[in-house]
Amino acid sequence: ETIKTDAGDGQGLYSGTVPLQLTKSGTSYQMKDPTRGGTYTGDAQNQADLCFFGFCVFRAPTNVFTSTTTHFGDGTNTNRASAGVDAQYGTDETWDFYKDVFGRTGIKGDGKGSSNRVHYDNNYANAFWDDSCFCMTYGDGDGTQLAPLTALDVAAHEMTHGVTSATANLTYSGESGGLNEATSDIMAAAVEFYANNPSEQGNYLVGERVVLPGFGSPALRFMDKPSRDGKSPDFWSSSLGNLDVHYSSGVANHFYYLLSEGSGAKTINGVSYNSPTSDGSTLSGIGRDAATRIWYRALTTYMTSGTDYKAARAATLNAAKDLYGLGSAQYNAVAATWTAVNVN
Ligand code: ASN
Ligand code: ZN
Repeated sequence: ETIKTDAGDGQGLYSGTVPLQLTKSGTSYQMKDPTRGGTYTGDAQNQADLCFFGFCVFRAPTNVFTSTTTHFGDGTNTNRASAGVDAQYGTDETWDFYKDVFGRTGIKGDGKGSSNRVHYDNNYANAFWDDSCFCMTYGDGDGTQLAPLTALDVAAHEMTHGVTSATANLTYSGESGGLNEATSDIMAAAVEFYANNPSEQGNYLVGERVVLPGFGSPALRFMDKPSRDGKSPDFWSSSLGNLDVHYSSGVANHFYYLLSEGSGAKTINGVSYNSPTSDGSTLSGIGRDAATRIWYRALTTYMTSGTDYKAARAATLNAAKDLYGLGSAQYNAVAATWTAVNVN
């Protein structure tokens, strides 16, 4: 990435020292990026949304981070801007990924940036995207199971919910809900590798930076073998759609891992994986780039709100046909990989 000479930088909790494009306002600088659709990040100041009977008024952040210098954050949570740096950086990398890899400018593809609010509520151990404010929200975690939620893969996961909503609009329950969740995990992994940040190395784990010892597991989810989380099945069965969407996503995450990297044992960026197949087949993988392109084209061209796993198989086969040709190695690998996770 080119760092503009008039730009600033920040030090996040997870991202290290990263470049930031800023907006000058009088004598100070705002954490607002004119080169990425006006993407900005603000402090929620530990306030929560107002909710009545399950209906919430989502508010875009109004307290944009401001500094008298071009520097933001110091890598610790004492400085409230550090979490903001992570969120802004995560949104930047996700923006760049969608633009560079797919030619998609912004979540809706209309060039418009989104916003982030960090330090939401107290002990809030989650992060979420909301279409109505076109914004992402990050809690600081509960301090025992989860740390602040501003890691790069979490940011890319949440932003991808916005992309899914603007495209296939997969219904967030049953099998389509699992595919919605998997789309966010898949693109989160792809963004992490794309960003190539030494402080946040690419891997096929989800949320590995935000789990604390009290969580009792090294990540929230594991794409090589989803059952490592103790909840997600590795292979499709007819009861998959009864599970929470964060567990029914596992089969599609597993498909993406196998399609990218192949089956069996492998170490990437120092992380070891061991990915099983349901039919005992051995897969060699077609590489992450091809797998990611196939998933994105399937999402944006063939999947609809009601797409289930069987239809996802058809959607990705159509996408592979468009991109690489019927009977290409990539097309055949898509078919064999779905079969290897029991989607026939
Ligand atoms: N962090 C959760 C997710 O993105 C919150 C949600 O929107 N369900 O899956
Ligand atoms: Zn999600």
